[in-house]
Amino acid sequence: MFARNNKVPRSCSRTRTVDASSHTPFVDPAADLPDCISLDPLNEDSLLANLLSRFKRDHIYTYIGNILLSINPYKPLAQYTEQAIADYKLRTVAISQLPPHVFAVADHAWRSLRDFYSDQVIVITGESGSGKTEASKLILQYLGFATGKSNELETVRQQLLLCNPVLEAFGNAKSIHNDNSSRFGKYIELEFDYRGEPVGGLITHYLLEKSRVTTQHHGERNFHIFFQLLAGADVQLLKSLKLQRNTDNYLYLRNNHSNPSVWHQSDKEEFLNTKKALETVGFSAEDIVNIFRIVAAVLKLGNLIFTPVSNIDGTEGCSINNEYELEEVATLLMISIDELRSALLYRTYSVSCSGMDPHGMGGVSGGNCFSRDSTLPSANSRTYIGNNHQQHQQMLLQQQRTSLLSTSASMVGASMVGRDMYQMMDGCHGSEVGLQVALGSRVYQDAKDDFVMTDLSAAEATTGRDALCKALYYRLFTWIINSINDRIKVKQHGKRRILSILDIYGFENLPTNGFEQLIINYCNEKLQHFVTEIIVKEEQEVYMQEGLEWSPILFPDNVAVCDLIEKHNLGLLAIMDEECQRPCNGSEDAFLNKVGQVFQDNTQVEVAWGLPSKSSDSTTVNAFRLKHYAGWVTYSVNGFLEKNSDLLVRGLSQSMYQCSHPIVKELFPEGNPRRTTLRRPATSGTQFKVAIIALMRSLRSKNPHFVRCIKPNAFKQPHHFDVQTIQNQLRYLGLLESTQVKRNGYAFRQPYAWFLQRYKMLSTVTWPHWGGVAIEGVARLLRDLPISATEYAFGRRMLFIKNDSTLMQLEDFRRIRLDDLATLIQKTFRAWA
Ligand code: AD9
Ligand code: MG
Repeated sequence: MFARNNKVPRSCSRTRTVDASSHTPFVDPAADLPDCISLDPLNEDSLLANLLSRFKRDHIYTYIGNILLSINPYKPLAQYTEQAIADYKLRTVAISQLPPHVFAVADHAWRSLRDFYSDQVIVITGESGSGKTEASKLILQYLGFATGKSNELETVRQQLLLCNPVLEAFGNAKSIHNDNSSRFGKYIELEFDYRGEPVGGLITHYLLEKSRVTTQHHGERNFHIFFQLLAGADVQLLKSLKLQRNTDNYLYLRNNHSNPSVWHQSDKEEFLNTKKALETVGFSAEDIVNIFRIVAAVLKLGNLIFTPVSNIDGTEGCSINNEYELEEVATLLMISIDELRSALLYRTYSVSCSGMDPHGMGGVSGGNCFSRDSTLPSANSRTYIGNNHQQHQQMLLQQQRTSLLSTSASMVGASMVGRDMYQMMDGCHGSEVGLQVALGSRVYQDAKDDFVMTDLSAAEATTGRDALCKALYYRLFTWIINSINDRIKVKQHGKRRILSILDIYGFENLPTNGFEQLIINYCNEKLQHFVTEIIVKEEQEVYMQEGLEWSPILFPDNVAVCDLIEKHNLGLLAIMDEECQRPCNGSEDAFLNKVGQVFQDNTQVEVAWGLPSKSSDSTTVNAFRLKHYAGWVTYSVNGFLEKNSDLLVRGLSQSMYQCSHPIVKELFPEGNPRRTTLRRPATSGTQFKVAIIALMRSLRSKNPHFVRCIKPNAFKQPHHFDVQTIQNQLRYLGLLESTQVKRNGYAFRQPYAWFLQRYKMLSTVTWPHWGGVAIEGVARLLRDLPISATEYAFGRRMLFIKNDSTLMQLEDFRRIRLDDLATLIQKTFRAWA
């Protein structure tokens, strides 16, 4: 950004064609330019050659104008010291002599905020494992060290710096692509006062990949915190959490394909860091134990084994094999074991069809109380009917001691009318209820505050258990972030400006991709669109509108894929929602059929039925393929609708609400039986889309800085510059086009009046006041400054400046001049006195 070398030495301008098939093509070692816009000739080969040449020297950062390219070195580098921070902050040498660095981007953003008093955003993009999170941490580190050190702000600074270890412990995990992969999107907004001092912040997170709590891909791990806790907690803490150290004791951690022992040592250390970070961010000792109790409860719930039970009447139910685990979970969550057991083994359905589903999944559609319950009672499950909570409890006891079961089961078989069933059941007021139950056809009608209860099969109970664990973990994660936000929010009054850092999960193409990958890749499409719009499209439009000489540069546009996913009514997300709203949650085949119909003429989507599954040769999956900006990705639709619906049966929410555990109760407000005005929650896909649209709005409202991260190889290896891997990224990121635009374009532009007002003190002609037309004043002013005429251009309404370094130079001149003026005024006052 700052380190420009516009004069290309003859020897450096020669480049050789890079052999894309080779891992280490021959490259002229002299071709090591800190800014690619100086390459001559400029083409894909010279771009690649320059990056390779720099990479070999551990120069992982390279500019493309004011964009920073960063290639993951996959090894620790000695360029992040406090001294390095001081170099960029204090600038004892000219900034143009400092090498490209992520600290320079942080510094530039921060100075722009302070000097121009405008909001800034640093957008970090790149595929999974390319180094985004590391870059975001370095930026935070820079801002933490480089900004002032007043005591009053020390706590805020420490809190802002230490949010990251907490977020990573709970939101990151080992994936195929990255041993520390972010499984959520993170948007940190740091607030600064007029002096450029940090005064607080806000973290927004985007859809955590909660399915990881219960299942992980081949070779991946669950979230770090589970391993950290087992490895790092002392014996006493483990005992109080009813945990054992060995990860093999926990089903959710027993992904046979990963090797937990490799991680054991760092997990142990990381646990101490996480705990320390939690304390520094402001969590009390009690909060921290309560958080760990939930983490432990998730692990232990995951161990519950449900065994099928055939009832005398031929219906299917289940029981819990390892009641001791249940008992310990109940202790951890502070709930009665009976309450928890019944929530896990039985499903309670509301029969209040007045637009609500208080006992179901949190909402209804089209008058069907149970439309969002993917595990409706099967026709062969036992059914109990009652009205109100006490009766529910009463019946639970009843179940345990009587053979009522067989009676009700035979009623189910005969599709008996509800009134008759009620009258046969102890303590129920069947006469008051106009209830019809035709279980065979699963139709439930009109009653008030009443419920139907059924046994769950072992498979259904397992699904419920997993759903509960995912909900517990996800809501805990959200709770932690909300609590951090409460602690870091700005407490002072006054005008403030924001510097945001966006670090989102990178583009993924796994052997098997599902709903989560669609969401992650959709987000990356939107970001890619944002970046190319700003860097390439809008930039060129402005030059043309302003009448500057410009030959248009074509660039790859991905708006069609964004549309395809998010389009109102007819996008993939809308089709998914439509299917989720159908009775019994629709079907994935119907979803895929509709995708095939809607996009039959679209060359960027393909539907595939019966593809061989990656996990086993004998099974098949139904899938669709999407042509993303980064290539084709095949998504198996298996589990799409359930993940999109993302509903937890009300019985489980209610039981969680009954917990005395101070955090858990808070996490499940919908479980409050007195809460009647429940609305159907938006689906995960729709919530994500709304959040991403808001994010894009926020990005657009700020002055952007870009860090584009590149992954050098797919093996997480240092010293390995895989030409094909990098070439592919250069292409789909449109980096050659970006370089062409930056090479011919301008880093900065402002209307003439703005420019004159800001820098008028730099010339005696314009200071203290310029009486003529602004454009003429600017021309006079620039003539008086030691700035080359090739560094700026005059547009219709605006002045364009070629390089950021020139702008920084202007700012430095201005600061020196203002200091001189202040000294002069002081002297004058003193002389008067
Ligand atoms: V993902 O989309 O969250 O899956 P990221 O965030 O792009 O991905 P991350 O920053 O986590 O990737 O980097 C992956 C790993 O590469 C890190 O854990 C480090 O081991 C390594 N890395 C990345 N950047 C650097 C660096 N500047 N110096 C040294 C680095 N190692
Ligand atoms: Mg990351």
